[in-house]
Amino acid sequence: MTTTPQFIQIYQAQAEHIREELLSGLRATKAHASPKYLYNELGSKLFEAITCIPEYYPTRTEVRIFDEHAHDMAKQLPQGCVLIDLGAGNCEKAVRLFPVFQPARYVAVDISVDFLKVALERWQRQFPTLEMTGVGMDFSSRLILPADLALKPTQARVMFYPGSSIGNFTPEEALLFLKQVQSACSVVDGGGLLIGVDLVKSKGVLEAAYDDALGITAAFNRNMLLHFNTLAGTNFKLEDWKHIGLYNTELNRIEMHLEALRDLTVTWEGGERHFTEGERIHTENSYKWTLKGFEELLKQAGFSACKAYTDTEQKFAVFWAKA
Ligand code: AVJ
Repeated sequence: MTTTPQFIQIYQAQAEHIREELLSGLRATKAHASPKYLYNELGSKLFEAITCIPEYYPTRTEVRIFDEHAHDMAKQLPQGCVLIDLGAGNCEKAVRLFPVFQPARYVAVDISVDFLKVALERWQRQFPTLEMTGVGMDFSSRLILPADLALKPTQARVMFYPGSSIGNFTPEEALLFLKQVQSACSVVDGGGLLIGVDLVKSKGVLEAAYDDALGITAAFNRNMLLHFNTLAGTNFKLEDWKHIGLYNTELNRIEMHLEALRDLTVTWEGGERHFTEGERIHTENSYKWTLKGFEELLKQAGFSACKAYTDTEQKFAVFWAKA
């Protein structure tokens, strides 16, 4: 018997809308683009490669935290929950936890649908009896669980948001997002959020993690230009742009930028943008939190109790927050 996962595709944005949003960011005086554009098919693969590079400590550290504390976490989680994986990617993190958490259902949500499909079909073969659903959706501006999911009133909802993707949000946006998560999880008693958070640390360690010696992060960032060319018909040339990854100590965030190596003009149907040498496109923020600061944020978002799990060096934390 072959089980196949169910798929739901939420078309939130029309191609024309995406193109407009993207181009308006490029036309802005301080050019910027949403980090979601890092994730075309190649981008998702490059991110997977980033998680393996020596300098990028978050994934490895988080895996260690889960390995060490999964059993304790499982005690906090409601029995027979639906595990909702936000930004599932290759689903590997959640899958590793299946034997310990024993969810009754797995819902994987990701913006990169094709990538998700391949991953989920593979995992379904390994876990033929676990009900799996893939959702192609961008939840970065609003988290709405599709009615098609038919979530059961008897299954407590555990939102799984590992990897410190919450860092892509400003503190204000993070609070709004967590409030939405809180209300979605509190529908059924016992629900909550399991979330990975990258912690404030030295500038040297942070900058190495976001500007690695192999140049994988640089490729990941610069690949966004190829994605622009596909999505919006721009004519970016990779050789004109270099990767910047720097830590902004005042704002506790890593910033990624693409910097023009010479004066140049990018054109597309109906428009163009001139960049002078050294001018940048801001492509990502990755905020770092303190344990106290994030606990405070969870409380503000309405979570009733939380427990933090960390590594010995306190590089990274996983919080269980009860809705
Ligand atoms: C997927 C948002 C958690 O911020 O560390 C990795 C993305 N950017 N290297 C991060 C990323 C550059 C990553 N998140």
